[in-house]
Order: sequence, then C-alpha cells, then structure tokens
Amino acid sequence: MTMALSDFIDFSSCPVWDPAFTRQCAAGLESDGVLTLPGFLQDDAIDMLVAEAEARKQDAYFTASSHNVYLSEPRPDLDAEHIYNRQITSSKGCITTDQVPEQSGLKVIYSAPEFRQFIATIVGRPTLYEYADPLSSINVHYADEGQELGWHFDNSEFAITLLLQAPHSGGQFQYVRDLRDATAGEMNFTGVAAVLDGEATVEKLAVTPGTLLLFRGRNSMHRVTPTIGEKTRILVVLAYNTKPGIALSEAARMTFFGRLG
Ligand SMILES: O=C(O)CCC(=O)C(=O)O
Ligand SMILES: [Fe+2]
Repeated sequence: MTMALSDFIDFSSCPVWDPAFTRQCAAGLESDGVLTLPGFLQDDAIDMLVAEAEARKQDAYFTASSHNVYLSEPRPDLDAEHIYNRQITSSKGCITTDQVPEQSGLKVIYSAPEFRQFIATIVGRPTLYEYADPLSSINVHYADEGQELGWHFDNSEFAITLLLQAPHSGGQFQYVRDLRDATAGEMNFTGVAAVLDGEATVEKLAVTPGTLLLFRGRNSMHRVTPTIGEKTRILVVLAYNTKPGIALSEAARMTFFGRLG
C-alpha cells in the first residue's frame, strides 16, 4: 500500500498547502530565528516511525568526536587555548538515507512536492534539492544515555528536524540566535567564548515528539544536552540544498557516517 503525505502530517494543525499558514510560518521564523510546529506528525505516524527507527538502530554508526564550534580544522597559527581551537565533544549514532526503508514516511515527507515547496517558501528560496550523495538527505540520529551534541554552527543554511522520541530527561535543544555572521566572515570569538563558559543567556526549547523544527543553524550556535535515562532520544534531520547536484563533502561524510556511500 502506498502511503501519502496525509497519512503522516496532521493537516488540521499544519496545513502545509495553505499559503496563509505558510506565510505565518515564514513570519515566525523571521521573528524568532526558529520555527517550531508541535503536532506536525500524527500520533500513529510517530509510533510507526519510532518502530522503524528502532529496527534500524543496530545499523547506526556511533561516534564520539571532538570538534570546534565552527566544525573546522584547528588553526595552528592560533594558540591551542584560543576559542577557535577549543575542542568540544559530541557523541551520537546515526543512520543514513540509504538505510531508511523506501516506503518510510520519512521518504514520503522528504520527497513530497507540497512539503518541499512549503519549506522553500519559508526559507525564501524558489526550489530545494536533495543531496547528490546517497547518505545525507535524511538522517536518523540516536542519542543514548550520556550522549550529546556539543555547541556548533551548522555548515548548511538551515535544517529541519523531527523529534520522534524524547528521552526521560535531558536531550534539550539550546541555541543562541545570530551569534556570528558567516557570510561576512565574522566569527565573534568573544560571544562564542561567553556561551562556552556559561556566561551568556541561551534559549531553551521544550520540544515534544512529532514537532517539526526549522532553524537557521549557520549563524545561530546550538547544542543538544546529554540524554538522561535509558530512553534513547531519536530525531530525524531532513536536509536540502538550494542548488542541484551538491554532495556533502567527503570529510564530513567520513566524520558523520564513517563511509562515503
Ligand atoms: O538533534 C538536534 O536537535 C539538532 C541536530 C543538529 O544540530 C545537527 O544535526 O546539526
Ligand atoms: Fe546543528
């Protein structure tokens, strides 16, 4: 049986085909730097997607890595203590697009023209494209007890996440809006240091399963706090490009997935 978008998305709270709703979402992203749509997924769709994700967890690539907040190589011309070179740890597991079942609701949602146009309009782009490599478009992230995602800026302009399962405690998404200006090459070392040293105010989001979150992570530094308790945090990242034919860099694929294809 082929499933449709209406089998997964709750159109009564999120009518993605409605121009007025889409405009309201775009205005929300503009004013808050992040758009949260609680109840985006139907309850039975969440159950189905959690079961699917749990079945594939054994194939996930788990890593603990150390990185700076810019997700770039250390600069030898700066001290090891410099904020640019400050190392942060992240640990989580993930499965890739090719490991998501073909009939999965995640692929239905990701590929649906209505959904893609909804997101494109919100982020102010005419069209969006999938990644050219077979790994990077849809990822399911697993964070077991103690695993976390450290402070970082994304390489991509924006990201879409769907929380499938929240841990008993922890696993909280935190961010500081517009902390740097990547286009202008402004890194804001002082502002970044204040956040890492716990001296800045950070926004904290309480996200429930089934929520869609859209945020501009290139300039807004963010993290996910460690999972507390034995229930795994399960989260989907839907990634699009603003140009066709773009693959995630080989270095990034090796870091995140442990393979190229
Ligand atoms: O797990 C999350 O909520 C955020 C994921 C994230 O920031 C990333 O994959 O870059
Ligand atoms: Fe991120």
